[in-house]
Amino acid sequence: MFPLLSKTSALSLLLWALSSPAFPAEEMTGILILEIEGLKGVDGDVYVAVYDSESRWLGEEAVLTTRVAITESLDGDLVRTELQLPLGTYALSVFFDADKDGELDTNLFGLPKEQIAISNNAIGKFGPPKYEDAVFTLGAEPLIQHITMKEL
Ligand SMILES: [Ca+2]
Repeated sequence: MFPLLSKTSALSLLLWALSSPAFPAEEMTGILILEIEGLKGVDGDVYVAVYDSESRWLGEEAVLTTRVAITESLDGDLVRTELQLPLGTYALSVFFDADKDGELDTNLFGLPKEQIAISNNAIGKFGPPKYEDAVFTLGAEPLIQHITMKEL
């Protein structure tokens, strides 16, 4: 990793890196465990986007987006993944990228053609699910969100 450094200085660099907290003390992080069921297949990826405010909900400015390779995350019938986030309130959206093009495919009316889901399994009435229905609080204890994928 550090070809120009002696073993000793590489070690001290490593110790220094380990001693530096990734977040300031007041920004504790929590563990969010996603358990996703109801996927129509195991070939493809699951994309997760996490939002921290109603104004950014389902827009481009997610606080975290991640791709989960299904075959690497199977736990029985579930796809299981863990996210680390600063403590706070969040809502998230999930979609199943069945054709692995990295995008949620939509039809002529802009409706999803691939499976989607929202935290708390919130569903929309006459439009997208509301942030307030999807919001959850991540505290110091690990939190499980059990999500069932849906087709529109
Ligand atoms: Ca797709």
